Amino acid sequence: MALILHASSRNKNGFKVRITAEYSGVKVELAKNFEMGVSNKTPEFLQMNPLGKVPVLETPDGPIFESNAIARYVARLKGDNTLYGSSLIEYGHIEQWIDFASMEVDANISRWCYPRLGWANMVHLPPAEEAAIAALKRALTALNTHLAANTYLVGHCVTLADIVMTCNLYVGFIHIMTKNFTSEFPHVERYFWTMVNQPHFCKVMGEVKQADSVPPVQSAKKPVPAKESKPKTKDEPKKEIKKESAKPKAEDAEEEEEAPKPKPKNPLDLLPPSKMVLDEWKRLYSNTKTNFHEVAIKGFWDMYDPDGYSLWFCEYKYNDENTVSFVTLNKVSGFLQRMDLARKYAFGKMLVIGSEAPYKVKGLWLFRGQEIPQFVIDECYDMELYEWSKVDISDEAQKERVNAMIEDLEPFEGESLLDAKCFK
Ligand SMILES: N[C@@H](CCC(=O)N[C@@H](CS)C(=O)NCC(=O)O)C(=O)O
Repeated sequence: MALILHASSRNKNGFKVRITAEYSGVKVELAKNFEMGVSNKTPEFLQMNPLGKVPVLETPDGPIFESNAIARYVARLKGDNTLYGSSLIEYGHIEQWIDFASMEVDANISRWCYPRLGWANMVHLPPAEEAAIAALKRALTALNTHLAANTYLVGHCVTLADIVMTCNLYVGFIHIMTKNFTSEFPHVERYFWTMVNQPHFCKVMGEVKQADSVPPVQSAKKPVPAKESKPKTKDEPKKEIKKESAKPKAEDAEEEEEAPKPKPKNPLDLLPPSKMVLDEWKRLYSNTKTNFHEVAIKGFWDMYDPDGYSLWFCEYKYNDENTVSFVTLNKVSGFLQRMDLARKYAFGKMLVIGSEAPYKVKGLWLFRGQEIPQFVIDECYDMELYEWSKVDISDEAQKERVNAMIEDLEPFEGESLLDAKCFK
């Protein structure tokens, strides 16, 4: 029988419990019709948690509150759960990082983020914000140093510490920690994106998108009394005025809809037309099943327009860290997912090379224009994890390397391929 979890579906503390359940093979279901600010204030709920906070887990032996405690309980439902490590010292380190994730990461993200978003009645005070950011940076610096030498927080697989840490970082990444902020901590970035792309995390969290700006300070919201709203005159724009709710804003409340802004034109659309039609190449690549070299590779060079497009080699800067095959493959898959924004302007091949760890990741990209598009550099954090060099097509050896990469030719530079992924 499933255990019932009281929380809304986007609550990061609820995520901890649900991801732990996924890893542990435990059935946890969200309470039906849960409404933040309403369901958690009923007398029945207050019996389970006198603070009226979520999440709360109902168990056959009574309720539990505090998300870390619930996650521990769920993990312990499975005997010998690797989420708890495999030795006493690992267990100690897992607890260490859970406390660190709560006291040093979550607490400081909350102190920075909540007042800005007007959550939990927290008031924005610039010196308090400055102190929170400084403390958060101190914590992330320590975390970054640890992750420079470790794929996971403890041992060689995901533990409860990774689940708690990732869920706590999640609030920061989606609301306030922009790329500009996190780029100071590249190992934390890599860790976070690797974690949220693990299947059990994805299943619960869905797609995760990093904040692209720090939210402006919002004053605590009050309901607008009906009599204060003026009747609309015929000259006023006929914009629906949304009534603000008097309910406390939940942490995971959906953002208010904004009027759609006109989409600025991508500068690549303003380049002189090219004789190369990218989709035609992608079709040729996908549809060539036999004689690949003679048909697709030859076709590529027949179509290639060096004025309208450029070719780039890339090589992962931290190949030494690619010690676990599926983590390396997930890293590359995550990169290709994040390149989605460039589908109209790019084609790519990414090779994961080697028959044993550490695996090398090398790639080939075709971009519209003569440079790597700026919006790709700005939006896709993976770009800076690779060394980029422009292909010199007058150099036959480089052209041959391009061909080998398009064709997944093995051995590649003397080694077998673990995988070859295509972005098209
Ligand atoms: N330390 C608690 C934090 C719980 C918490 O603050 N929950 C928030 C939502 S994330 C809440 O229920 N707020 C409602 C309230 O304060 O009334 C945990 O990890 O479970």
